[in-house]
Amino acid sequence: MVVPTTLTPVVAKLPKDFLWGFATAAFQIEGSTDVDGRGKSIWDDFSRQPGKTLDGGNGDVATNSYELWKEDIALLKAYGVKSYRFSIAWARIIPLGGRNDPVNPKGIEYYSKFIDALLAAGIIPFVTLYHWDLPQALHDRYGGWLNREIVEDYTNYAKVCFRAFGGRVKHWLTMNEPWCVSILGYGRGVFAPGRSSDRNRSPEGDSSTEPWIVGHNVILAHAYAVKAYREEFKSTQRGIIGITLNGDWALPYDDSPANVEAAQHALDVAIGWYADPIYLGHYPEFMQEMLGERLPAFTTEELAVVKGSSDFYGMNTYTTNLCKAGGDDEFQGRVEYTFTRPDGTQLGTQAHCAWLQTYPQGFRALLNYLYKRYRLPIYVTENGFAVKNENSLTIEQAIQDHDRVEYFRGMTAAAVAAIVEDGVDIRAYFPWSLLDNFEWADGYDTRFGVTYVDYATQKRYPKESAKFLAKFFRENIANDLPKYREPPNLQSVLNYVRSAFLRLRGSSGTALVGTAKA
Ligand code: PNW
Repeated sequence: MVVPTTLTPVVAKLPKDFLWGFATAAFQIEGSTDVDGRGKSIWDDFSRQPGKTLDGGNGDVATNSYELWKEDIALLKAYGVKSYRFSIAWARIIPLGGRNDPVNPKGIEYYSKFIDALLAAGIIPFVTLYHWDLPQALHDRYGGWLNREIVEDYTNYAKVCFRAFGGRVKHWLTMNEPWCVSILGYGRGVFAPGRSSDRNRSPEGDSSTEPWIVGHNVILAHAYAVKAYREEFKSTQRGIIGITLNGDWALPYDDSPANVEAAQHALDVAIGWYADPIYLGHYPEFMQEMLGERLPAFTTEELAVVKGSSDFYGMNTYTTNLCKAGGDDEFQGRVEYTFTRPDGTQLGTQAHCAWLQTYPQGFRALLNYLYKRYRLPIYVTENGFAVKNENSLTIEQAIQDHDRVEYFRGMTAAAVAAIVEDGVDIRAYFPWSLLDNFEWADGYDTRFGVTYVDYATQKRYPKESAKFLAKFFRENIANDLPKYREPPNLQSVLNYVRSAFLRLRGSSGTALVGTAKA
């Protein structure tokens, strides 16, 4: 605990129990893919195939966190986090994946000691059950997510985890970013298992049907696992459970009605596809229109399980897109994305990946949109930035990650504004990622870490962004220390009254659709 030596005015803006920490995923950091009885995941062989990752990188070593887990925890402690979001590898727990396949005691033991060590360090485990590493055996057995069988196998796996870890884990995420699972894995074919209609990419697959079937099964698997948690574990374990969805704010390219409508269509497919059934009990109308018979339907019984199956809104977000009506890309709601405004200027600072620019105003607008539409507390479970060409810099240069610091400066300010001025109920913020790591199809070329990893030595070097975030949360989360508070000024009293009023009314009051000029 840092005790201020001088009496500087400090006004904590975030509540005492606000969770912050960093996020990672098993396949991106663990390595050690063939030890202690782990089964293969669909990413193992996929990432080894030539041409599937930018630099030919695979997950065999990654950041070697399976072995260096104590170092990772020491790093988290040094950063002063309250929580750590990590994922469990299904194929370490049940190597062949299925409900009649054996559980691997070594897998249970590994995560068990990891969770104990986190708790001993005063860090709350925030656990993702599925971050894209489907057991290969289930893909081979029946097509993985394409087959409804997966619902029972996933539910069984989740129950094994609740039983083994639920006494200590009180924060569960069922799935990470189902849009990416379906669209990138079975539509565009750029992520494992790499299925697509594009025969240059994949010998098998149907991009017009498979993503929607996969998405449907992911929703059902999530929902039945939550049902099992609530019926069999919740009363004794007393945790919370939900899903985390990716989704970026959509701004109309200009004021034309077609582009205003396009922005809503983009949100419908990126977010509403999953969020509407889970929180509101139906697929978005636009998706039903766009896909017709290709969009699977829920039975009445299933819908009763799906609706209300998340205790909170889990939000991963990185950027904002300017939306133009047109094109035939169903995965974006037949909307074209750009970062170039009508006047030729860029929306924000360009990241290393083409799909990412900095735009904090969009983060604030999206928080307002989600809170107003789904009316649940929001847990921001991912948000981050990859500095352009960071991989070609020296370590000394790379740790001076100015653009990432500016990204987080903007995003944290936007989150605080959403909480304090707009009355949005945000409970957590997990920057992506604790470490540079295996960035899926980008291999090791793209670095998202607040900690630099020298892959030749596996040494970790904190970047400026880690220091910025550690300081930001140290100063802005209320603690028990007596604080000198600034006397309230008129504006903050007015903001407080306004946000209390909006909270009561259950509305954010902020304009939901801005324009590119905003
Ligand atoms: C998320 N896109 O993935 C994942 O949850 C992380 O595992 C990943 O490392 C992180 O964001 C950074 O990419 C995404 O193309 C992958 O829009 C691709 C996209 C978005 C998120």
